Amino acid sequence: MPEKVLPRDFLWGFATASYQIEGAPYEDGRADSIWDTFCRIPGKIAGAENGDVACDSYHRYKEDVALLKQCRARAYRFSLSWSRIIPLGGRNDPINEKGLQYYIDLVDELLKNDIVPMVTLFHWDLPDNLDKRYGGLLNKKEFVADYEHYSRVVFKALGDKVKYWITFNEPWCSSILGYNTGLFAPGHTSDRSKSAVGDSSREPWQVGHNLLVAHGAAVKVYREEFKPKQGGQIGITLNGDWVEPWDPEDPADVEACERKLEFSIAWFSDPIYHGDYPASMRKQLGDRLPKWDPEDIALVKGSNDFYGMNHYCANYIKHKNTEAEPDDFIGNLESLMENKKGESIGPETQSVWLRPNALGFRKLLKWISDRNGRPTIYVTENGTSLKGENDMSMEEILKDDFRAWYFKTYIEAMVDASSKDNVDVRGYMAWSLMDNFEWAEGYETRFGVTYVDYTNGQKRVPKKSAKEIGDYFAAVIKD
Ligand code: PNW
Repeated sequence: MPEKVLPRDFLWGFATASYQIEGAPYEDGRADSIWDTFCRIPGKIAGAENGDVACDSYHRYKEDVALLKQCRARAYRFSLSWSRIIPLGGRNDPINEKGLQYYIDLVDELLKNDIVPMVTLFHWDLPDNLDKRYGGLLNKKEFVADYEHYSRVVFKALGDKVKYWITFNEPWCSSILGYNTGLFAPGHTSDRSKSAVGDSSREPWQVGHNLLVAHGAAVKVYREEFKPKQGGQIGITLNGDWVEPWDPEDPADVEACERKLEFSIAWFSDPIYHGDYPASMRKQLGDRLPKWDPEDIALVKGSNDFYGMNHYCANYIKHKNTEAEPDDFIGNLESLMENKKGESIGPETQSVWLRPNALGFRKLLKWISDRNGRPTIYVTENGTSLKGENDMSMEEILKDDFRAWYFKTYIEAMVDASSKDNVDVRGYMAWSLMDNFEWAEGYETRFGVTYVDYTNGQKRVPKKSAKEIGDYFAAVIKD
């Protein structure tokens, strides 16, 4: 481990998301989100699973906080279920006090244990009624107004106690997986064998645009109505993987790497930090990429108090010599696990898209920092699944050396970015506090530092990695 170089108040802990852990979908007045309805469509989720019980955190939040305490966590990032708080979702719909109370209780329990809450307003679980009422994320005017209202309700109820706010988790996933590939709710895609509705060539770009405007609108509400009194910070969380050229000798592959980062990350960060979409996207997508209205971009530009960064892995990038397909969303290139020499970017995990490469984390931190004028960065997710974990014996599962190794090397890479590359990183949330509902992969894929026994009352048992993360941070944070 490197020396003690991270600031004393470095905020580290663990992350989760509402639909992945809470369960209790019909309790105390909650209504469906698009994930509840998506899970009911046959074939969408591995094992036909859903979040009906998940980790049962709606009833076991005190156990979750005890677990955080046991892991020595300083912070906990969790998300709110909008349809628990405003079941029908809209600005003229009733507020569900019982749903709100759950989050007040959770925050109080965290504060009682000296754990800093970091709250995500939206981690993909849109109230289903808004999708049915007006097309959900596709409808800019209605969605932005309803999200703004929802955010105000939340700031008002929790803002005295919560100082870190994240407007949206991974808008890339909502846009691309929700409206291009259709792998995530609401499952829109041009592929008519998968969905009756959708236009993969246009909808994702409109949805991404609408999410950015909604983010900007909520930030304005926070800064004008709450921040002066409450003094917290607000930002958006963007996902993104690192890229290496398939053939480092080929300038076209090197260029394609930059384009991949622009299509997946700068799509959202450029409007926020620079006031427009990347030129490479405009060039390929033409009028399918929305133009910025002056009043919308005024909301979006400069709207981050901090940059929330989710990061998992890296890929090799190979350019293509053909014209881009209309449905292409990565910049007309191939994203591969092996380079020209046949070397793998990293070891396999349970997730087909995830192969660890810790140096890529350091490089991406620097890329984000350099491109955006050295923003304050909070790493809001980082973690790994483990190949075949679900089929291992209990003893093997609890000895998750691979996950512990992942965290150690990734934390070291972050420390290097901070101490050697002048990156301003102030926090790190490991994904995830516990095994949970891994979206389309159901419960087969585990990301937790804590084992959850789904057949035994959702019993939680910390794995080796849960204990070791605290040691890694103790070694690198100044006394
Ligand atoms: C993140 N991909 O999602 C989410 O924020 C978490 O809710 C999720 O559990 C975690 O990563 C692990 O998957 C992603 O296909 C899901 O590239 C899929 C991808 C990226 C991020």
